[in-house]
Parts: sequence; structure tokens; C-alpha cells
Amino acid sequence: MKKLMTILAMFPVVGFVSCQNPADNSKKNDEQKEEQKPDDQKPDDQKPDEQKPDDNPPVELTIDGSFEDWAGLAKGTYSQTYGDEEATHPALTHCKVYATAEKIFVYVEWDVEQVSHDPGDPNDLDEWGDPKGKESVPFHCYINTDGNTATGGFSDQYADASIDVLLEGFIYPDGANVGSYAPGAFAWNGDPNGSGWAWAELGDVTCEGAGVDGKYELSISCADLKGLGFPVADVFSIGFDIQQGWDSVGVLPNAAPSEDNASGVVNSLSVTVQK
Ligand SMILES: [Ca+2]
Repeated sequence: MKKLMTILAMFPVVGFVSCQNPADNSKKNDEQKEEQKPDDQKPDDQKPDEQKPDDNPPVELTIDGSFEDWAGLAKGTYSQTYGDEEATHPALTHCKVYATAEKIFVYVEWDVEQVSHDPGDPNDLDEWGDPKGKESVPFHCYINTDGNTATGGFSDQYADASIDVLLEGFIYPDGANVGSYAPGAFAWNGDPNGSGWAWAELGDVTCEGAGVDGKYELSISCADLKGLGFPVADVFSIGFDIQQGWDSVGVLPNAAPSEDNASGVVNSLSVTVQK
């Protein structure tokens, strides 16, 4: 919407410049004086873009496990979806996504009755030296970074099958407590619009995460995604899953299976970057 306003705001300026003519009569000069008011006295629609008040400038949300700042976001600046209780994997119940040029912010809720986390024996370590219990609740972000439905894949969970980057991390990093999000990043390396678990390791993407049982917020660094070769387009899309023992129990967006759509798989959630 802001882009459209910018284009509209350009027309009076273009019109004014094209009217400048040294042979203008006095009436014209009076009109020019009227037009040449300082920018800050002009109506909003005649101000240069950089001086126009922006009702909804991009904001930086704080990842601290309290969610008040999400409630303050203006309608239309973020995307959200609610899970269908009849979905095949219904444990994720709601998500909101808000993106700026710097970060993608995610807020997600799940049904704690459907997601157990087993801290396990803290001395029972996996091959990386981490407690095995931490792997009880993997959380994935699937990002169609380029917004292009011809690239990426993973039709298993998203009908548009255009996921370019996967982030894989844990909601309970120590197995016991909700903690920050420190995922690994992977690029789709299957067929375009293909299916299967076909990902190639990319490296690290800086994220933060915080929350409580059933509610979580996280941020993803757009600069890091760009650095790995996956800049985030002005309109991109994203989806999420929460797992138990490496199987999805919650997927968003989702739908109830129907005659036309037996799997209940739907498109990833479209998000417009706020600038
Ligand atoms: Ca894509």
C-alpha cells in the first residue's frame, strides 16, 4: 500500500516541475508561490515521500517472551492464520508473522495437550553432546524466501511447494525449559515444487526465541539469509511445524481434509515486508 501511495504522491510533483516556464504570467507566478509553500505546510499528498507521515512505520519487536508488542501492531501490517481443529496435524493453533527489512518476526501458539516435552536424563547425550531430551520438540520454519512459486519445494506440507529455506531448531533447547531458538539453516535441494525431505546444509542464521509453554515468539535475521544467498523478497511466504520425535504433530497454515483436498495441505502464508 505504501508503494501505491508513493506513486500517487509523485504526480503533483511531476506536474509542478513540468509547468515551470520563465514566460509565466503574474497569475501563473501567484500560483507558483502557492505551490512553493515549504513542504511541511503542504497537504500530506503533496509532500515529498520522505516527509510524509507514515502511520505504520516498521517497528522492532522485542523477543522476551511477553507478547504485548504484538497486540500493538496495526491491522494489515502482519499476516496471521489459525489452525483448523480438524486438520491432520492440528497441534499448532495460531501464528502471526511480521517482517521488516531487518527481521522476520514470528508468534506461534500450540495446544500444550498435544505437545509433550520430555527433558529425559540430562546425562543421556546425543552424538553432538546435547541432552537427548531436547529433541523432543523440534520446530521448523519453512520459508519461500524469494516469493517465487517456481523455486523451492516441499509439497509434503505446503500446496504451493515453493519453500527455499528450512530452519530447524528446538523450542526446549535443554529439554526442560522453553528457550531461545538457535536453528540450523538448510536449502531445498529436491526438484522444483517437489516433495520429500530434501535439504542441503547452509550454515547459521541468527535467530532469537522466547516464550512459555504454548506460546512462543522468534526473530530471524534477513541479513543472514541474504548472506547465505537467500535474500527475502518484499512479498515472501512461510509455514511452520512443531514435532514430536521428528514427526509433525502441528502444521501451519493448515485446513481440514476434504473431498477435494484429502491431505488438508494448503499454501504457505504470504507476508509483505514493512518498509
Ligand atoms: Ca521459492
